Amino acid sequence: MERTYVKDLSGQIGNPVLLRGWVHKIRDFGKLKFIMLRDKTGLVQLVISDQTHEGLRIETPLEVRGILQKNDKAVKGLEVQVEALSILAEPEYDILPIEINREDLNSALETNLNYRSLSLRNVKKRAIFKVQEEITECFRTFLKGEMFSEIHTPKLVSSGTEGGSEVFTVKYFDRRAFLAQSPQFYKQMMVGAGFERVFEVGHAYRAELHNTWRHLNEYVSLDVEMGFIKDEFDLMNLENRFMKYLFDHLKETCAEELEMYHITLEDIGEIPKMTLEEVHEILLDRYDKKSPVGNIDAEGEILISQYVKEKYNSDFVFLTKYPVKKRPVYAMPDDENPELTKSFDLIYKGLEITTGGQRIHSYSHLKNNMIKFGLNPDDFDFYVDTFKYGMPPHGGFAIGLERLTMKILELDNIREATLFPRDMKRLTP
Ligand code: AMO
Repeated sequence: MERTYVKDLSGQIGNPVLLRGWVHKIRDFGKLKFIMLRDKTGLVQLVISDQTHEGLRIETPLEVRGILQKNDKAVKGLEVQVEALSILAEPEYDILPIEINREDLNSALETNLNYRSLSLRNVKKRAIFKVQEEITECFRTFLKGEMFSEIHTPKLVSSGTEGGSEVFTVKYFDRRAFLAQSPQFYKQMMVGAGFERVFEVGHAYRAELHNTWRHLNEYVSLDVEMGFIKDEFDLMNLENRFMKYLFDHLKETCAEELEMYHITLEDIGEIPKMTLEEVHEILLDRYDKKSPVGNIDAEGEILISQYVKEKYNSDFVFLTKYPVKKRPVYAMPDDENPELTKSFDLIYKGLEITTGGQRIHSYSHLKNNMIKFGLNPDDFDFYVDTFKYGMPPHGGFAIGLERLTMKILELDNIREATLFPRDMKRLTP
């Protein structure tokens, strides 16, 4: 007999079924026991009417055979009259560290992270990762539909890519290597290698000394790079269409999960765009908020989102034209003002979730820019050489997967949207 998942039970009334899962709750009336069985798809009531299985404990993995019956009082109007039950493993805990069968798990974030294999048995906590899984699924299907190819680039690399000192050093035999801050150079090289349009879902590492609600030291980067573009607006257009595709899809596939978090996703139209200069002015005029040179800070991100929500009824806004000084060496300078770049950020519900832009594609321009940035092009010859052999105009962007998940579900901390977060203090589990 084949296993039935709880979600597929409804068509089987009167039939024998085989279920597997964990004991979620027990109500014991002596002769009669009601057990809620939980598998990855949901909960169903089991009825045991003999007096066996005394001392059955919560979270015991079970296999159950029985007959599916209607019961209007049970979850989804169904229950299983148990005919045979086997305990697949005896739990050996004294007390459960987390009351995971509470719908609104109220244990502290630290506890949930310490006992990850337990906290994620909670339906609402696991829902976060169902949404996350759909994001990566959509990223792949949408981009494949647009002629992009999936690539896998190395995470052990010989140099940083994003400027700054936020790189983890590792011992690589008798040399020094780094953990990749992003697949930046490699995704560009693959455009040059004739793939034209590429994407990657991969880990990125940042040795940031920030222990904040929105920073991780290891995160998943959804990277895109696209050749033969006209300008950075092609990229914003692509990301805008992806976000619309994603939200339309989530409304269908994750309706229950969104409901659990009381989220109504907006219908995405054209995402508003503003230059960084305009944003600085608005922040100053409206909110008396001064911004750091060439960027906005966390408070600025929240305030500008508030403004855009009021003015355009959008949770998203693209910020454009960041200055050369604040962008990495590969950023393409703006046609009209060479102090600025053809780069952008996407802010969603008060948080930067994407950086992107057009890249320099001329060999000599890139080499000279490296020298201007105080870098030695010879240290990056594997990358720079690609540009000798004819590199089309290109650009791309990267979305932080955990940040996007966190903001979609309006979670307070990025760690909640990370299976096993790595931050300054946490290296286990
Ligand atoms: P950037 O460094 O802005 O750009 O990173 C892109 C996106 O990745 C996410 N992100 C993070 N998420 C969690 N914790 C962190 N410490 C962290 N750092 C970054 C954010 C951010 O918007 N190579 C460029 C992208 C490109 O131009 O294609 C880059 O890596 O969501």
